[in-house]
Amino acid sequence: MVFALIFSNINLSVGHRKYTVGDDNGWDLNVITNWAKGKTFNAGDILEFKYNTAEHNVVVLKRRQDFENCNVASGSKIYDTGRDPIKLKRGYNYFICSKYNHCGGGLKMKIYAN
Ligand SMILES: [Cu+2]
Repeated sequence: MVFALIFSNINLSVGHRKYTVGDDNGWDLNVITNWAKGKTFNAGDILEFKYNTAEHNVVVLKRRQDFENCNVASGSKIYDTGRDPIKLKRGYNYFICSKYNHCGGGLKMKIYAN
């Protein structure tokens, strides 16, 4: 029984990780800039975006240029439930809020996944 417990803990530690973006503050202005610093992400990890749906959404952009210009390209995937788990793909993953020019105000995040 003890061995089974230890073994299951080890399994958890080597699986894909799940992160809450912004920790307790969630996906919100002024808390995102430094959140990802010092963290290492892998393809398959889950980022959970938690936010007030009256204020924010999460748009996944495919191109760096759109990310830099806060441009919601047609066909972009938009999440708006306020509690969205999103799986990272290998390479750069670009996320913005497209409401109220929040992206221009800094609510955007670029994550590299190994
Ligand atoms: Cu917003």
